[in-house]
Amino acid sequence: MSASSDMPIFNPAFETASREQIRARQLELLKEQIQWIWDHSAYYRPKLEAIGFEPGDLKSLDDLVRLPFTDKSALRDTYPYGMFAVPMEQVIRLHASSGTTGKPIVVGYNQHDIEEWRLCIESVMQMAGVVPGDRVQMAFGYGMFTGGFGLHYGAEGLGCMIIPAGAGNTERHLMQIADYGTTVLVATPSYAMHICEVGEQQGFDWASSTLRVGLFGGEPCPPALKAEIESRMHIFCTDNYGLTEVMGPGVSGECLVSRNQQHINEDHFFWEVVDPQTGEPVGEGEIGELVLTPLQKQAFPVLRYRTHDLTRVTTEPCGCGRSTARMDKIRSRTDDMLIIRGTNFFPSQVEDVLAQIEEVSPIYRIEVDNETGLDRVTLTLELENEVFTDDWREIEKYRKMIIRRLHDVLQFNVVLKLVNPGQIERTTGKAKHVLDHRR
Ligand code: DLL
Repeated sequence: MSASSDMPIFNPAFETASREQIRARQLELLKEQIQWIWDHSAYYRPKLEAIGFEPGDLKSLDDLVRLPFTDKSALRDTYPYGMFAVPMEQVIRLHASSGTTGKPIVVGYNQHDIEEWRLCIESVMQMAGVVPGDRVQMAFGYGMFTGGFGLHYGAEGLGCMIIPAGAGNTERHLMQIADYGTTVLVATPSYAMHICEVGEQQGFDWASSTLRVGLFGGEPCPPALKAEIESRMHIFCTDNYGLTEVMGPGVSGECLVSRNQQHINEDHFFWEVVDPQTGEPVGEGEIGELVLTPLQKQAFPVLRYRTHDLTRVTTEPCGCGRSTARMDKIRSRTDDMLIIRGTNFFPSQVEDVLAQIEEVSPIYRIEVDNETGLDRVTLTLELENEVFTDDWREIEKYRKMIIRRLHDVLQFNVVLKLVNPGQIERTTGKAKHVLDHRR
């Protein structure tokens, strides 16, 4: 598929409008959303009253900064239904996100929200080059996770044939791709990589398969992993972002032109990028924490949601024809940061080093412990098939080279384990790259 600008655009009247028109429409929507919240949200109304803010006070998009942020703790404290803004009889779907500790957070959708979600998914699918008639195989789980059902209805809405396979059962996925003529695979990038590897082991001929597009999301998709999947599966992959608290998938999607950036569905989400420490806005193009305010939610509206995801946003027009803002692919979260002997580091720094080293695959596992009294980082990597050897001298040579390259960036030495291809455990959903065993 060529990265051309002649692919259909889902909502051209909005997605190709001028920045002024986009902001004007966002202001209209934001006013309506604040009014909705004022009239319906028992959670937010007292908070707005407490700061003396009334819906009529929102005169420009900049006035939004007067309103408080919302963090995950608010969703935990009000578990399960305390932030719902419609009568429970009108809620037709629940989803939840497990998080790492404590109770899950629960979100709800009414008929309007489900419809709005479908539109958002249709839009990101079109960005990825998915067209009516495509055969879309779902490898996200159907369950409380928003990935499966969210993308499912968008694919149907677009006029695709959905193959609701779900997560897991990799051999069946391969059989379905071959027998049903699948053209689009929807998965986490780590699970897509696993499907690719299992296929290769079984002699699956990716080059002549019908598969054309990998629509990925739910976890970071480092450029090196994406490039590897694209060349081995002979497909074109796009990265898609979203989170349960504001909807699920459908917040932003990658088009065929600006690789590694994603167009935000700005008619559904107002974005801000703030300094994670101070909460103050950063300048356009600077990295900070993404803050999202859904513009058209009814059952579960949230104001200024702190995503903890780090990115930067540009409003420069894109070669695909869209003028909606583009966010850089999310590589890390504010809470991903590890402190090792007083030094901060993000797993994405390791990914960046690995991307420069041809001999290792982009799949990795970081384990941190302090059994010896000092923080210790053990990094497990797989050598690529082509360089794998039984000659320990060769392996030692790679080990030293990789430790040195990592030290240059991280400023500390890691314990490096080089293992056979396929040794690091694969998952069918979101990969867990970091295990912190410190107490
Ligand atoms: O992962 C929603 C989703 C499903 C998006 C399928 C795309 C495709 P949660 O389970 O609530 O929702 O997790 C949200 O996952 O705050 C990010 O940290 C991370 N995340 C999601 N998509 C991406 C991505 C779904 N494309 C959290 N790149 C978010 C990097 C992502 N991180």
